Amino acid sequence: MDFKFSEAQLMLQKMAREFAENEVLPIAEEVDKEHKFPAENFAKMAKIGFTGIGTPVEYGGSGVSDIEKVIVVTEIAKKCASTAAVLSIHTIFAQAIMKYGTDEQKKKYLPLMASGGWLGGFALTEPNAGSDAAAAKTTAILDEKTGEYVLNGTKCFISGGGRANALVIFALTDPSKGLKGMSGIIVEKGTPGFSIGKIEDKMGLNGSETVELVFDDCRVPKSNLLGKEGKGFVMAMTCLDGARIGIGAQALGIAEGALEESIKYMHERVQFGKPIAVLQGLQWYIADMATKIESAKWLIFYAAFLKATGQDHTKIAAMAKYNASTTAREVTNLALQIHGGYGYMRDYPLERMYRDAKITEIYEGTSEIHKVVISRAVLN
Ligand code: COS
Repeated sequence: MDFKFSEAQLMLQKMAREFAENEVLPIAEEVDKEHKFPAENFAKMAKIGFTGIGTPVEYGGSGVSDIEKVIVVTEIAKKCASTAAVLSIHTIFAQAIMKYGTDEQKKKYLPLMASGGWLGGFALTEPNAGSDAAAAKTTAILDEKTGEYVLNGTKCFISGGGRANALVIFALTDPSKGLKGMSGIIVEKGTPGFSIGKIEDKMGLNGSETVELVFDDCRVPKSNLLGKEGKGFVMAMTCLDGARIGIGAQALGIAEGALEESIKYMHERVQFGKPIAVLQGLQWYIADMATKIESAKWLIFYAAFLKATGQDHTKIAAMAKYNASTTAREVTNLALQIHGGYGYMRDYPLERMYRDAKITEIYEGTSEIHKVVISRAVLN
């Protein structure tokens, strides 16, 4: 066993840490308060190759893989969870194209996504198909005469969906077959019949715009089919296995950021004539927070390692995301408590971290769904 990062990974971590400190942190409050999509951050991440993380060099990507993605997303999430979410979700599109796309699709989309010229999206959830993803009703029926798929339906809670230049949409190409009739279809922004519906007003993660996507006789060429017809549900689940590692990294980053803020505050804040760092009750909070973070970290890196080395990672990715998101909620709660009244005020970043942490227990699969996935894997 070897728990050490390579020299290159350590350099990447340093680079991501400096980027987060110098570029992401200064606008994190504005992104949250003004519900501002971090477009400037995205452009800057493109310049230093983060938007192409996980995409092979031959398609204009950075060539590095899942472990590096966890490193980068974690560092960015320490300072701004919204920016980390935008990056993490963007890379899912490229992952799907790389795994299931045709040569033409790879040549067309991967360089655009890797360079950050385009933003990618992924849409599975519908108003009546959240945890029960197989209940999705959006259709994509092939019009044999024109050779086009005609999409009808509504997707909801789609992160970055209003900004994405291209998205993978999961729709029923054969509604009579239920989940076995689901397929992945690439839809580009501006395609007639595709519009953005409600923009959600959320509790947190305010910079990661969450929207409804509406398809009303939206026609796309047959060549936009991703993979094979009827394989969409399995493709979506496979992509989510990877995506959950990214959201786990986001949760880990939020927790690490909250711990760092708490350590700083405990040394600075004086009560009863001494820094509050000498109070054993609070020291024990720090011990709990650090222990939970350490365990979350290694489970996420283990999941990323399994994925990067082509091994089955469904169970461990579910465990990693479930554990990291629980950790993020618990750690931000303790961090806010350590900060007392100041933690509750918007002058400090704690209440933002607390709000941003909560969604990690819900999106990209709820903790309850992860327990379904884990228990099925363990019992069978
Ligand atoms: N990888 C590959 N294939 C998978 C898979 C995975 N992780 N999980 C399920 N599948 C396959 C199954 O093997 C099965 O294929 P076969 O019929 O060929 O055997 C098929 O998918 C159906 O699986 P299952 O019967 O387990 O489906 P369920 O309807 O019971 O749903 C859960 C499974 C609950 C795990 C799934 O619906 C889920 O993950 N829901 C949460 C959705 C989510 O995370 N949404 C977040 C937002 S995405 S924008």
